[in-house]
Amino acid sequence: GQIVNLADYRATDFVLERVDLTFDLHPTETKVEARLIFHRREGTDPKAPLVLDGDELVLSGLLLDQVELPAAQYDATPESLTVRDLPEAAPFELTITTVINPEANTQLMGLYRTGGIYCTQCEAEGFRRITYFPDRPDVLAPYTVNIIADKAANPLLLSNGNFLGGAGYGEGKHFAAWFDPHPKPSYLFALVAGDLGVVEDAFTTASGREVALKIYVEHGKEPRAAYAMDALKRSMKWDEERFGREYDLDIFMIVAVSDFNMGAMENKGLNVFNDKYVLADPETATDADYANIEAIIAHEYFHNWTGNRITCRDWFQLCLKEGLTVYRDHEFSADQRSRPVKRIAEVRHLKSEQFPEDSGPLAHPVRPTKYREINNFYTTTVYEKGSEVTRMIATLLGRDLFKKGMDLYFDRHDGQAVTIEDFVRCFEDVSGRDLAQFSLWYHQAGTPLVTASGAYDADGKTFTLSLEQMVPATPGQTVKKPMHIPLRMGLLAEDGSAIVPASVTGAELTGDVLHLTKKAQTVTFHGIPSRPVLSLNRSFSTPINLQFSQSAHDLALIARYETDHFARWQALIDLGLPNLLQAARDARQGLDIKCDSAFIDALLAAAADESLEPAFRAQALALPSESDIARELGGNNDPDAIHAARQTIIKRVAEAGKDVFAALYDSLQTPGPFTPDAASAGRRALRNAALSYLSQLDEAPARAKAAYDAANNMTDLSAALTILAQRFPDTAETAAALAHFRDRFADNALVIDKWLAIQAAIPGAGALERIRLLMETPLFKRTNPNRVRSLVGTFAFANPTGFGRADGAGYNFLADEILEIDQRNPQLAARILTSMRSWRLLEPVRADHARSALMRIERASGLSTDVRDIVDRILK
Ligand code: B3K
Ligand code: ZN
Repeated sequence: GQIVNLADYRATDFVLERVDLTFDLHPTETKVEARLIFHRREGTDPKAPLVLDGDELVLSGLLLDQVELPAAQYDATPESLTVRDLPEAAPFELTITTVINPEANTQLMGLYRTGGIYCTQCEAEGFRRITYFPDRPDVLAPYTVNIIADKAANPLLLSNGNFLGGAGYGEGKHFAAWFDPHPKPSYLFALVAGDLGVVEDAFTTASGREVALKIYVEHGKEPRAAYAMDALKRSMKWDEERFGREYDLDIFMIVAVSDFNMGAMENKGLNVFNDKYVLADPETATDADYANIEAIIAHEYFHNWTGNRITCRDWFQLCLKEGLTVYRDHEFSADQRSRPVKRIAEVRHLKSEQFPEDSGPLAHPVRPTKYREINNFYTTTVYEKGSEVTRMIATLLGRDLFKKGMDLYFDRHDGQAVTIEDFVRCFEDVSGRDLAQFSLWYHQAGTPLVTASGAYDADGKTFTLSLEQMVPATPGQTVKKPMHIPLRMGLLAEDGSAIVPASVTGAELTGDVLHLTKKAQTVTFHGIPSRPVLSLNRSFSTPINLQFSQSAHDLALIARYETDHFARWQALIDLGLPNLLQAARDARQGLDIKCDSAFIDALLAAAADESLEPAFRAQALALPSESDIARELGGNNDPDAIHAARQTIIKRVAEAGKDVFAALYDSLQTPGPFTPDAASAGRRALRNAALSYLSQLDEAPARAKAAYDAANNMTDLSAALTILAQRFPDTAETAAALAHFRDRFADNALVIDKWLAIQAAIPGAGALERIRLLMETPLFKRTNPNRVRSLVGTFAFANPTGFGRADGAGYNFLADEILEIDQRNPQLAARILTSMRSWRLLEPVRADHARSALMRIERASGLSTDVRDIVDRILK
């Protein structure tokens, strides 16, 4: 539990040349022999001992150049191995033997068992649970891996790199050897052994290399891996075309496992995936599942260059691989699907997940400078804000220079472990731009607030825009400097056409990018013939909060005419949000709720506009969530008032739009077999949005029930079930549908996750009892992270009224669960606990209950470092 500081970084005293691992697999006693060749780094202390990391390890053998080491020459504890009196200059070989217990590994870090197979997870610090090792990302070496195992139980023996060979090994055992020629850090090591089915394909790279592609899944599930395979091939092609990156081994493997702490892991040549992000067919997967699979398959594949070939010097640089790779997968999905719709989804996600993090107790810079538990820094700030920062570099440089900068990065740093500074320098070098101020995006936490106001001078034909920026204080950072904020913008005339200024003073404008670099700036646009409507932060070019009061007229005009469809969506949100906020305040006071017609008119016009993509229209119809409203309200929040307010406005929209929705619902039936493409998915999304509004007006569940009965794919089925559960929770129809769904999919855990999540999200004080009952069903397994996330995670993250019920029972329940989960799986416990990060925004009674629950966690004995770190920061 020590704090690690970026400023303390120094290279290791010893250079690791080669790694040779032999695993003799056994469910409870796996023997690991690690042969490590080191030499002392030139210029370091010739007497310095070698200190290796461990975690819950027991040493059972130690040789130096094949000779047993006397006990006086080393110290072994579960956390470290220190070896003294090592050669001053010559290379030497250490042979370390440890015995580990995969079956007992419930943390799912290191080597563990899932569904009868052996599998590993090493990022960030899991390799030290396998053997003593310099377990840090700047120690790179080629690995040879030998695996010995019982042949009948483990016909499959996999590791990184290329397959060298295999043979029998006596007594019903066999062995396989793998060699990975690309030097890698230990966090990219992987081993999988067991009995799995496989889907095989092949890819020929641009330069003609034949790559075997294999996706391993549980026997019988092979057909459900077809979409993942297709996504993989498209990813490989896209990375060649867009970034000039080819794959570099003879084989690329993906293994799907059912117990996994996160989405997936980019181990070199052997990605391990949460099966949720591999398996899909129309009967069991929603359109959102398909989109996630495509994105995550791409993300992990793209890591091969951004993360694996070029890796991080230390974990402070995590965004070097994660922010960049998220940016790459976002671009991939934008190219495969609809760019504006993809952007809207990204921004929705950023605002609902990252903005609260950035404005609360867990706020930290994209490139942090200290951590207590690195697992707690795989955050939406590092990932999603990190991606936004990369996107801004591309915006500042333009597409061609950005590509040049990336080429230089790949060229200059291939095979190295580098820093954010190294990355940024590549873009400075190709562009000649000074990115020092821009780099504050990596170093200053908090979402900048930009305030804008405009004035038109008809006589002078000028439009003056006053901009001001403020970066809020965040933990450990009270004083902030002005940032370089690239705002894409447009000026629209009353008829919607673009106004191009004759000249601009007071700020740099390149293309449609306006550069805000000072605390306050006054920008004048000259030669403006008529009052312009300003569209600011097009495509969300910069991740800020924007305070800019625009009239309903101007917003409606943007919503109707902007060429940037993201900006159209944003304008609709900006029209709706003040209504939602006022409604929440009024509901709190017991006042009548109002909603202005400009918003509803614009929304319905977009919904009915055949020239817009259905997916866009569905996004427009999805109002900001209750948590979004809570965040915008900014404090003293009452979840019940917010819920009531939002429901009332939804009903108003439904009433005003019932003809529009009825027409959409009837006309958007997709005949023929299900296809997961973006256009079909968009039609389903719009149709289900229409159904959702129509159901608001229904007195009885007949229509939703009919939709449930008619559904022939999981998207429609789960949408109908969600509507039944949310709108008609206590009816016989809903109970029957839930039971039917459960019985139909009882043998498919991933679909049962949906069944759990749909029920966990039902609002109201009764939610907790429902959760408790569901935890008793045999379909819920406490030991499986996906089940826990679906039930406990959905309740805590996505059910503000149920979780936040006024008597504090929800928070207390969560405290109990966190303490329980923490015994087994600290990473999972810490992640779910972050659902409490916004507790200070609650009204005083609830905030008090939340604080007591948090303090009960804090006072508990035997907390993991993971949970202790989060609870301490949340309470601070
Ligand atoms: N790099 C992994 C995440 C590892 C999380 C470790 N706690 C997956 C990814 O970002 O692609
Ligand atoms: Zn990643």
